[in-house]
Amino acid sequence: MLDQSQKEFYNENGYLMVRNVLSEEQLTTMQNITYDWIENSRNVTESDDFYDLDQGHSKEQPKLTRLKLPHKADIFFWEALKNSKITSVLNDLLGPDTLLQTSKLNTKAPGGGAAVEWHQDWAFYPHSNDDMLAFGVFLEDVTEENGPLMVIPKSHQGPILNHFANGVFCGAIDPDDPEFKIEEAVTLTGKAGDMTVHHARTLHGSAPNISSKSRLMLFYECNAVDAWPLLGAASYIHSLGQQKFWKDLEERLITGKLSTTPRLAEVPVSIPLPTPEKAGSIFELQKAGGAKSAFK
Ligand SMILES: O=C(O)CCC(=O)C(=O)O
Repeated sequence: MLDQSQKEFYNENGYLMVRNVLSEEQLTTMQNITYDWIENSRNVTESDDFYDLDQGHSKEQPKLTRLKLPHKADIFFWEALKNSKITSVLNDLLGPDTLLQTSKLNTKAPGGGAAVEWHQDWAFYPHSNDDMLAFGVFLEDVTEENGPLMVIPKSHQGPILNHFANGVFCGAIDPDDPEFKIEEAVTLTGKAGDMTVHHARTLHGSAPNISSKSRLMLFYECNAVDAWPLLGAASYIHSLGQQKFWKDLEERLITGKLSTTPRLAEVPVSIPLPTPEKAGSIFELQKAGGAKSAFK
């Protein structure tokens, strides 16, 4: 699916835009499932294992930041990862043996849907090597106005910036960090069915949604099977214990086969601890951890 120049672009810049990764049928089915989920959130009054509520959520006007683990909530989201152009992009960039680390559908409601402060995913879940990336599939068009993803090119080759505030892991960098060069940011927009790719060490963030249209972005975070997790902030896998962890790994295998031999690379590792008490999703974590906002 990817040609040599796209692979080189990704390796050099730590991000990529890929157009049209879903069939029309896949896109429509995913949109409809998502609209049903949002509709069903009207009676939800507190964030739970599936819904992450945004400020101002009500029965009359659902406002969600996130639907958690959509690939577990509906098998269609798992099948689409295993059987679409996304699968070949995955193999092109990470090789034949690949795992899903986690999935999430960030919904950014119209009229103020929450910002995601700048961060590097790697700071949340260091692994034995950094063959890890996130796909961001657009379920609706993404424009300059509805809170598009922004990335800092080449930042995946640089340091992991400090993601702590007031002594806790807050899941965001300090926008005043001298190593953070906001002027280099690139904004990733496109049509429903397009997809962003960013490396786990790439600095990225997104502004609030100031438009009247939602921004539905489905993230699949994936890694090579021999990138072994050290510790993750707020990831359920670390609470499973040995047997359940293995079963969970088997369920998360996208292509190829599992490995119990971690590949060790020279990567910068900092453990994301301690966390604030309420550290469910990135939105809660950044808020509870007192992250400074870059979007004021
Ligand atoms: O939704 C976004 O714009 C970014 C999401 C993200 O970086 C995250 O959830 O870790």
